[in-house]
Amino acid sequence: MINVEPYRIKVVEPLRVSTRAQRQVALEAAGYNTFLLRSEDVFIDLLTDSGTSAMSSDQWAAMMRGDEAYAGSRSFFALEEAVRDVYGFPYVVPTHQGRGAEHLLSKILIKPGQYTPGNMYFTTTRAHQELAGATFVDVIGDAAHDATAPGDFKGDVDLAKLEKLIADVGPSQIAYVNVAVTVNMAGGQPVSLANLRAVSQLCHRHGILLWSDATRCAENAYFVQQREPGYADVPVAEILRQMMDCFDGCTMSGKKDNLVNIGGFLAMRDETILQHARELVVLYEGMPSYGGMAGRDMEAMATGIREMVDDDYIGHRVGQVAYLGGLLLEAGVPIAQPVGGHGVFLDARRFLPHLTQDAYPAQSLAAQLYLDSGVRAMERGIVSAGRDPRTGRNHTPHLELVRLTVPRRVYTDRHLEVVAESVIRLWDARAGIGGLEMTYEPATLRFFTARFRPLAGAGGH
Ligand code: PLI
Repeated sequence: MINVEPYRIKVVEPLRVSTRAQRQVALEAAGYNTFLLRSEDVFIDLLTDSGTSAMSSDQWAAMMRGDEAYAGSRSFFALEEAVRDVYGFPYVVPTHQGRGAEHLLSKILIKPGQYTPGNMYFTTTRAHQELAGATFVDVIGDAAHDATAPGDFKGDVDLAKLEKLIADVGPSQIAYVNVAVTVNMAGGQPVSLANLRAVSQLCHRHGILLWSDATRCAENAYFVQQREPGYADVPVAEILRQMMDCFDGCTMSGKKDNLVNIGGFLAMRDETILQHARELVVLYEGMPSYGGMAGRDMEAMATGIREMVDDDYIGHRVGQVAYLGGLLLEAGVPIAQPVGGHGVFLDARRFLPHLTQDAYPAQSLAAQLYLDSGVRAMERGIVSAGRDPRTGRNHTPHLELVRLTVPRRVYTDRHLEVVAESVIRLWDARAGIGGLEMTYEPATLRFFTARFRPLAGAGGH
């Protein structure tokens, strides 16, 4: 059967198609950084799948039930119940979004000088770990760093790398192990349940806590159902529970799989960690019964948590991303493979082989895509990777990608066809695309606000 939307559209938001001349002005004003564009100057916005979902009629109805009490809100208990039912964690502390939970967790678990291994870095996660004095160590399998390598579960932790780190520094020097499901920076690659179980055994044998960045856990569970032997007939909801059973807790950005526009949480099994989190959340976010969220947002999230594990919903969502990937592959465009759960990632190294990484090929390609069609994408390469805080030198990730992120329940396949058309046009004209130089670099998370200009003599601008 074709991948038909398991919903119909009740509210629409008009889109404006701009001219190339208007986009040129907007791009220059934004310093060639798609994060700095105004949304009204964008036609199809694939910057992120974060906070950009369309809510369901049930979620909007739930918002009206929001209990805005300062303490003991009914909506908190609705959220707590949804987290217990779907994730299986008994305790939850709401935060304003995922990084709020990462902040609390880093403060609670990290002693300066410790290590925080993970299956590839994520920008905000690593920043909070480093701020708390930890050193991030990448223990993902090598294939994840190669956009052309095949593999059903390229997000898997390399157990030998993790074991070696434990042997080298000792278990007491590991604050906790963090496993993201799926792995955003690797292209939305999933982790197998077999790998999660093996990592869980290894960590717990050494008395090390295992935490999940569960931001895109439903997409991961869907890949397990589709690809891991033995799960084809198991509902996504059940697979998700089995995944979460491997962990001591999770951080969650509700803005992705939870289908809401704002919100996040920290969930756990341990009462001492809960107590510590409740002490800190009042300082940094708000009362433990709302964290950084309004009551109505907690209601919408509680409803979204139940919707995200609906097999029809998640099958269509991941299928739509695969559809865009298929259109590009058919045209020979180099993308990270296999296509992941939340977006299609253009491989800027193979797209623009005439540019060296210090000319910011992915940043430049994202800028050119906007200029061509008003489609907004995001750099996920050397700019996002930032600098090593100890040496001050640029991280130089092997992956130099442009992420075309598909918001949930927002765009039709026809929109994605327009995106593919534009990317293919650029692919045909790739020889004329030049590089960029950075003119402003903020101290942290530079990709959000850095500014660029075309390199002198560069073509394509
Ligand atoms: O944007 P937050 O603070 O709700 O969540 C931070 C965060 C944590 N982990 C992972 C895997 C993420 O993808 C993530 C946020 N991602 C964004 C904003 C994105 O555009 O991918």
